Amino acid sequence: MSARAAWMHLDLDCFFASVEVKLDPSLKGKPVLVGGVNPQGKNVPRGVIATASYEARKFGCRSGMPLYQALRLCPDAIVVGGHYEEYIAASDAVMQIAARWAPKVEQIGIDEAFLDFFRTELIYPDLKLIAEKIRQEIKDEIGITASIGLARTKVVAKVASDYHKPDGLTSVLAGAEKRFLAPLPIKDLPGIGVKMEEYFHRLGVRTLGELAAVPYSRIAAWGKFSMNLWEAANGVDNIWFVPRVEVKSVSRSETFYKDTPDENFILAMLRKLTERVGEEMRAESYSGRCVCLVVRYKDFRTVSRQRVLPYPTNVTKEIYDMGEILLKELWDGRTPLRLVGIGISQFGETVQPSLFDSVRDKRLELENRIDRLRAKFGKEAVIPASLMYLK
Ligand code: DCP
Ligand code: CA
Repeated sequence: MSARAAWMHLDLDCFFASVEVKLDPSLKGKPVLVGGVNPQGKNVPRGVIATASYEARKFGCRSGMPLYQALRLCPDAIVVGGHYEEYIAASDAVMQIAARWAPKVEQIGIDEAFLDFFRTELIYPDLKLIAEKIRQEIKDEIGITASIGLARTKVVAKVASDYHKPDGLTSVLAGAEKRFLAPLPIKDLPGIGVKMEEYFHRLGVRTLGELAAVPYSRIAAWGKFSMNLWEAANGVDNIWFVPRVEVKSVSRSETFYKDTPDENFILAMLRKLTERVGEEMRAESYSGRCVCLVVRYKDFRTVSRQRVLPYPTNVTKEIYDMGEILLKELWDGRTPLRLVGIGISQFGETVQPSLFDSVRDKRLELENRIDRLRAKFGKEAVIPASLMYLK
């Protein structure tokens, strides 16, 4: 995790509605509902609205609401929509502006993206200034507004972009994550839906501060997902928060029951996780080139390292061997760890490096057989000897 706040989350304001206002400036400042309109421009009374302008939101209109209901709340609203080509063009143009500035842009939806400014201290000493420039360029060139959150972790950046919406910039200084999150209702955390919110309310947890204060031992009993949310509420960079648009990587990680410096245990855990990664890769006929290893320390510091293989693979042993090398580069072998994770990305065609053909073929054949045995008799059917350290 970098020391300074280097993640931006950019989210366009009432996106479809903003584009509609741009197309028809007479709509500016008026309550506008998008949707319930088919591409021919005809009203479809039973449709739901895609979004509402902020003027219409004052009346309670929201994305996903049936049109008739929104019109009951705001009878003067103007219903427009259906200009999908324009929405996509505006979205592409925004992402291009983002890419002018950010070394890496991860688009996660039609109108939102994470901008990664890791290791840009020298070129951009003040990222708030850069965020303002990006917002200004979007305004000048596309004519719509964007909100940006700037923070040390992706989760906090996403929460921050929502904080001063519309047309806002919220910067959370490194170290102030927990303080920023604490007063917010738990539903502000991405990933908490209505059901989850009710679940936490029943447990007496209403704010992110209250969630963060639950003892770790208690949260562990509420399941893996709660643990992820708890970590996010504690301002921890959470590898759970990965883009959901498309499967471009396969990864597995596990938090240990107790922090441990035991190398045999950690390698065995890595082996177990890699087996799962390999199994999924083979089941989907994926092959990948880039192996990434993540470790988390006792103090939640999380570091990762990745390396590209000479050819794409889905052989567990090849992924594991690289994982072990990366672990030994990353970790001093003494400091207790609380989590290890491994992933593979950069998918491509499996190619056979001719020299190793026969060995590789045999290996792959063996692993495929194990996959079939496990599918038939359960995960425990075939266990490598090294996994005994997990007992
Ligand atoms: N959208 C949709 N149906 C939904 C939600 C969203 O068609 N149920 C579309 C219309 C939105 C766009 O996706 O304009 C982006 O969704 P957001 O959730 O980011 O909402 P907005 O950009 O409209 O509003 P905000 O200003 O709150 O970001
Ligand atoms: Ca938006």
